[in-house]
Amino acid sequence: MLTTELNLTLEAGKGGDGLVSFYKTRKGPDGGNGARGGSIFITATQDLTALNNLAKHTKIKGNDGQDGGSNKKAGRSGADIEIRIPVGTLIKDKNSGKTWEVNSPDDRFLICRGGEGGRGNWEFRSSTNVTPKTAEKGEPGEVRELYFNLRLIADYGFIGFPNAGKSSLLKELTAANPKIADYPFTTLEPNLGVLNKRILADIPGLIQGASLGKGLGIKFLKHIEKVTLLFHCISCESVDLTKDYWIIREELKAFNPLLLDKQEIILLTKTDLKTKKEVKTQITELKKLAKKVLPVSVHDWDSINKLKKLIK
Ligand SMILES: Nc1nc2c(ncn2[C@@H]2O[C@H](COP(=O)(O)OP(=O)(O)OP(=O)(O)O)[C@@H](O)[C@H]2O)c(=O)[nH]1
Ligand SMILES: [Mg+2]
Repeated sequence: MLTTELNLTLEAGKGGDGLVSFYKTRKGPDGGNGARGGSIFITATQDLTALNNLAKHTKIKGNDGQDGGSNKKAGRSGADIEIRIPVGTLIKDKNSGKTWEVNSPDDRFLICRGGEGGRGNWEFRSSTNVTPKTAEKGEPGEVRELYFNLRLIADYGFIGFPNAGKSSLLKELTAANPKIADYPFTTLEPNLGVLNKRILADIPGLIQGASLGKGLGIKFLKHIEKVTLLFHCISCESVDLTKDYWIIREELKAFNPLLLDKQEIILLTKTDLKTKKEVKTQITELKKLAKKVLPVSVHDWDSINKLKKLIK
């Protein structure tokens, strides 16, 4: 299972305390400073399963800075921690509402700052106080209660009813090797493939009532929120193409009405199962629904090539 959502508390390391101490032989303070606590950074990774590893945790605590020692010895800083997050993840601070987005593989940002170390009493010496008995406590590390939400970043999304042939198309177009079978809901989580540096996402099948939780629901639609173009796959086996088209459009709308504004191409799939004449009639019907309609079949190399060209 691909983990795409989780809650996680991050707490950076506490700063070490400053020490109150005096030279044994000579008079005077020698308490050293506490060290800075380790910060927590977010770094991007292309590994989409990276959130899975985080899902076992509810809290990750940074490394504390060491307390100051005698003889003016400063503590050792807490080592910083890097947390690897898949590109496409939105992170939200549940208390402040602040958000961060991991958009590119080079992204790296500080999310929880380590606490500063406290000063030891040596730092407090002065002409008026040569035996200061004060030292500072280390500051606590920054704490954030966070919500992580991974939305795959793809250029094109393949959507439609179960069994429409979405995964088969992804397999034909790219090097991806998704599971394909003649029963609905074969695809349980999105598959990605690459064609000409463009990322194609095959989304699990939708059905009427998906927005009410039927089938696998519509939670996967978050993964197409960023695509520039939708390939709406409709099988030529459908007994009512127009009705089926609108069912899917309604489910998109229920998730996010903005999805309806995306550029759309209808792919009439599995055309090898119909006669040329039947396909022509179906295309005429679909052309009333979308500007562009393309008939395809994984058994018709020409049609796959046309689709490839269109994507390129
Ligand atoms: N004849 C024919 N069969 C196809 C074609 N494309 C896919 N199929 C078959 O249709 C069935 C469903 O294909 P999938 O690619 O798994 O369909 P899907 O849309 O990904 O289905 P879900 O993952 O359940 O949403 C499989 O048995 C495929 O072999 C096609 O162009 N022609
Ligand atoms: Mg599939």
